[in-house]
Amino acid sequence: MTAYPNRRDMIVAGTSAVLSGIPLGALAAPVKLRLSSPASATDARAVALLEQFAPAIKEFATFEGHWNASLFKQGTELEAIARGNLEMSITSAQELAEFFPEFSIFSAGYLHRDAEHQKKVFASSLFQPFKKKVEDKLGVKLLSVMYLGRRQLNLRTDKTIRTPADLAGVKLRMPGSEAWLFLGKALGANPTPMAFTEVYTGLQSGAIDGQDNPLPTNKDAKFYEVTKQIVLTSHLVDLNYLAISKKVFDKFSPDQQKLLQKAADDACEWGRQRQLKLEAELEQFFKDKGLKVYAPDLNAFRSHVQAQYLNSKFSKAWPAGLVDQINKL
Ligand code: KDO
Repeated sequence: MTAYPNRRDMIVAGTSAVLSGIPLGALAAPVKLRLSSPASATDARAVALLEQFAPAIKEFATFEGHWNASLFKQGTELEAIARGNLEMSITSAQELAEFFPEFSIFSAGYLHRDAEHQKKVFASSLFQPFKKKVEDKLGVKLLSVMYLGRRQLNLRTDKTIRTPADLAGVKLRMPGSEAWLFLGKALGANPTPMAFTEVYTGLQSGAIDGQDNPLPTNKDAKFYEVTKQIVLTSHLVDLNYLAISKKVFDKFSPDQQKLLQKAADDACEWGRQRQLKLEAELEQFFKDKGLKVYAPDLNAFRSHVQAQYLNSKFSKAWPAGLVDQINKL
């Protein structure tokens, strides 16, 4: 595999090329890493990539963020990378579960305890076979885990929600993949598939009764402008995986690969701390905006959701004993 030239190599090659009369355009341009995501450019994960990841790799690669699903629709990025039409994405266990059902374990309600637990699971030996399968079968390398935050119910109605039974008939928007729709059903609601970029207008028009996202997303997407309450279910301590094409990654030199991996880990940690800080201060922000913000009967939600998963076809795809291993981390 030829390694990509870094800027220094290119300057040296450039001058010798000019001296020997080779047109400069013949030299390889710096590697462009296009990332497509439904996230906005002001979301903490995007800011982490733009302000931390991009500068750290600029010697040998150019990061190009395409936000608000402007390059590929939400949920189509992994296939685009597999086909060589995209280099990076912010993917999810739910999207990966479309290709590998066993990934749904990492998207199960009330499984991950917190951000640190997500890091432990991603770095643990139990996760390595999952990473390898995605590399071998899809040609996608999961670089690092990103903290998206604890998902909370966010409704345009003001009916008080205490238990899953109170969500009967509520049209709860979920992202379009099967694992997401199941989470909406497990919560007791009527799950309605809709792309992230359509949620604001869906809430505004009443096409949906509510959505579920972490507090930082709710603020960044301004969902609080078109909703009346936030129910602190914390039903999923949600994560994303920063993903890169394995083919593209393998062309970098070992040193460049180490730098890129470190840049990914550092950016994801920076984003994690920023999301955690936002989560701590946003409950008051939403109350000041006039929303009701309260905790429901958490035991009722936790036991109902966990029972739904354990009795579902999803848990049949989970390797035996893996839930216990994850809980022990
Ligand atoms: C969403 O569509 O609700 C979701 O939170 C799903 C996540 O996996 C991720 O795609 C996220 O949207 C986007 O990054 C926008 O924040």
